[in-house]
This record gives sequence, C-alpha cells and structure tokens, in this order.
Amino acid sequence: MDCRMSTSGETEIHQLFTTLGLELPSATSTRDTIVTEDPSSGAALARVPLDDLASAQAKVAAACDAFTRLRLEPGPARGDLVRKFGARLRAHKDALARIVCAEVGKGIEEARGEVQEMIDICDYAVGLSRTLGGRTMLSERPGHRMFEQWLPLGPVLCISAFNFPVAVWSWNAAIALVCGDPVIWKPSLKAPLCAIATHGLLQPVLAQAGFGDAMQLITGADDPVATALVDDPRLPLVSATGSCAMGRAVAPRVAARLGRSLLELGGNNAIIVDATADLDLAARAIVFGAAGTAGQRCTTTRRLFVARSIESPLRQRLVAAYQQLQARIGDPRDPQTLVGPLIDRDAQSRFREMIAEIQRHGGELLVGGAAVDRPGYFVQPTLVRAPDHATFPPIDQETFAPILYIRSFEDDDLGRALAWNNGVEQGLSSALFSDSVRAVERFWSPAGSDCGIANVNLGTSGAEIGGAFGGEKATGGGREAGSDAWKSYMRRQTCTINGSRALPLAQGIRWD
Ligand code: UN1
Repeated sequence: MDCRMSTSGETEIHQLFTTLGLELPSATSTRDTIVTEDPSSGAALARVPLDDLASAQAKVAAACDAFTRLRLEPGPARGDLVRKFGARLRAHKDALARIVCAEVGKGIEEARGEVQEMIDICDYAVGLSRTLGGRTMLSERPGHRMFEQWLPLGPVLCISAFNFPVAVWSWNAAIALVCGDPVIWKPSLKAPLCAIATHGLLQPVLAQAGFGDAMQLITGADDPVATALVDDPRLPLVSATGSCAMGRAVAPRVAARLGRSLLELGGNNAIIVDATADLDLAARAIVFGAAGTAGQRCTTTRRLFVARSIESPLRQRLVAAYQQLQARIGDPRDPQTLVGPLIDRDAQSRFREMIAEIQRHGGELLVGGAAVDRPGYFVQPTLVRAPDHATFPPIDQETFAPILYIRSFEDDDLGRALAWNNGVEQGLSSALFSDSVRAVERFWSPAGSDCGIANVNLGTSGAEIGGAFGGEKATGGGREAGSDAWKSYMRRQTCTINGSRALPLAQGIRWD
C-alpha cells in the first residue's frame, strides 16, 4: 500500500513541476539526499539532493558577486524584477499552492492564500521600489545641508520554516530585491520542494535581466551548512523564521560577528473575550485561529481568556464547532477539508505527549485529544479547559498543534486577562473581542498587550502583508513584510554637505 501511495505522490509532484515548466532536481551519486514526504499519507514525494559545504560556499560567492551589480541597478528596475516574478506567481498560483498542499499538508484553500500572500508582497514591494526615501534634517550650521540615504546592505540569508514554506521567504525576498540585496535561501528540510519550485519560478526573470546569480537556494543540513552560513561575515543580515530554540541558536552566532539578525520566532498567542463581545464573531475567529493550518502557524490562537458571565455560552458554541470540525479532518487536497495533518511523526508524538501532560495537570479535555487513526500525521483539534486558579504548565508552552486552552476571569478584572496574555515568554500576536471602547483602549495602552500584533474583534492569525509582522520578547523582536520593515534590508547613511566657505563646528566649538 505504501508503495502505491508513494508512486501517486511522486507522480503528482512530477506533474505539478511539469505544469510549472520545471524539472525536479535529480539525485546524483556525489550528493547526500533527503526524501521529502506527504504528511497526509507518510508516502515519499521526491528525493532531493542536499548542498554540501563546498556547494553552499560557491553559492554565497555567487550572491556576493551579484551584489556588486544589483546594488547599482536603479530601484525601479529592481522593482520590475519583482513585478515580473509576481506575474509568474499569478499565472502559476494554483500549481504552486498544490505543491505546498502536498508537501506540508496545508489545506488547498489556505495554500492558495499563502501564494496570494506572495503576490501581495510582490505588489507591495514594486510600489516600494519607487517610493523608498530618506529624510532631510535641519543642520545647525549655516550653509550646511543634512540628509540621510538608504543604500543596499548586501546578501541576505533567509532561513524559512516549514509552516509557511514560501510566503515568509517572499516577504524577505521581494523586499530585499527592491532594496538591492541578493538573497540566499535556506529552506526547512521539511519543505524543500516548495522552495525548489518557487526558486524555479523566479529564476528565468532574474536570468533574463542578467541577475541569474542574485537568488541562491541552499538545501543543506543544519550542521555544517546552515551553521557556516549563519557565521559567514559576507552575509550582513540573517533573517530567520522558526522556533524560539532555533532563534536562541542563531542569534548569538550572528551577534558574535556583530551581524544583524531579524528574528520571527514562536508565539503563544491569546484571545481575550470580555462580557460585551459579539460571541458569534468571536467563536468563528477563535476556531479558525486555533484549528486553521492544524495549529501550525506562529500566529495560531493557543490560549483563550473568557469573562466568567459569557464563559458558558461561548464554550457551548466552541464545543459544537469543534465537534463539527472532527468530520472535516482529512486530505488537504479536498476543498471540504478544514484540518489537514501535522507536518511529521515527531509533531504527532509531541501532540500525544502534551495531551498526557494536560491530563496529568488536571486539564479537562472538552473535545478531541487523540491522534486520528489513519495513515499520515493527523490529530484532532482539541479544546481544553484549564484550571482557573491552579498553575497549569501546559498553557505556557507553544505546542505546534491544534490545542486550545480556555480559562475564565471575573468580568471586572480585564487586568488579570491582560496579565495572562503577557505572562508567557513569547510576544507575537494577541486579540481582544469587545464592544467596550474602554476595554479596547486598555488593551492598546502601554499597560496592555505586550505583543507585536494586537487585534480587536478579529483573530490572532491571518495578518495582511501591509503591516510590519513580528513580535517581542522570545519572538525575537524582528519585523518583516510591510510598513517600514524594509529598513532592516538597507544601510542608512547620514550625509552632510557644507555649501559655505566657512567651517563652523557643530555644538558651537571654537578650535582655531
Ligand atoms: C507564520 O506562521 O510564520 O499572520 C507566518 C499569519 C500569516 C503569516 C504567518 N499571514 O497568520
């Protein structure tokens, strides 16, 4: 049976690559390989050759060479490369989404959304390529003019995670390209096909413009390949998405060489629902936030704090919705499916271990709590009532699975809910459901949510690309995508010119 499924998985991938006009990389005898698998069946999809240290170094050298030319290309011309890439993504949205769906098990509707997020950031970056600018400042010295300019930084190392295998890279790549920076992409080894396909779509656009070496893809093991990239002083910025543990390994190494890092790490995101909230709206947002993408977004809703007087009606709505969800677990290729598999066997084991820990600590399983008995790595979306007053360690941990904890607070004690919201090591996303302007203002006040994202009457996940994306504390402090996140990809130069014949010193110093 495994053999038959493996054959169909391989055929599907082969056909999708053909639709994109691409060839699957072929394994050679000189390279190590990995087998990437379909998490909804456990069957093999393809054998992918890995880069070794020597090939990785050669790719870094090529990117450095590309930088010497890309930095001199006018910004709008760099934007045109991104515009053409966006056009190719539009044309091939469905096939690329199907590869994401097959390799990481993301439901096809959400996978299409992920490719749309790539298209959106391309449009955004194209606009940026004609609008990036610096400030002019007032000089204190007569006849002097002071301004700042933003210049390309250098080749950027982008480490991406399996859960958004193409969109998060595109936030980095589209912005870096218009800023004049080549990008070296080190994708998760759980999703190499997504990266190979995306890279293949971009490559003709770059090659045609003489920048075929500006984007490099390195599929390599953490040790020694990724470690060497992180340590490489030729790469002034390391933009890394993944777990807090990964960030803790990467950040000190980059800091040791005084490089820049841009970290987008874990989240243990909460929704607070107060007594004035629209419960139907809240319930819909909570279920998507907690069970969408099988709980594998960094923005997934993992904790729910509910005002005591509405706890029972909201819980009833959620229990009913979660019961219905159990029938919508399945093949992510089926548009009726709402919950696909976890990424791999380890993730499924961690889910099981966490369920055991929840029960050990007195958590009440309201719905779900089991792995699904079918091939692949499926688990049930799980709703847990956490004890209100006892300490409950599972709630403080980010388990990358669809587990949602509910806890209640007294109606007049929003301060407690905010303290719980802020009482975890991460600080990525947060949301409040409320019709009270006072509650909303408190949530957004300096004493409110400590997260990088703070939403009102919408859930914690599903951010648009126009905002700066990222969070505080153990989430790493980085900001990617919109707003002024582009500044991380450029170097700032403060420039002063003296147009007079005198040489006045700043701060009024006389030194004749
Ligand atoms: C991630 O999980 O790493 O806001 C990124 C969201 C998506 C991006 C998630 N737009 O949920």
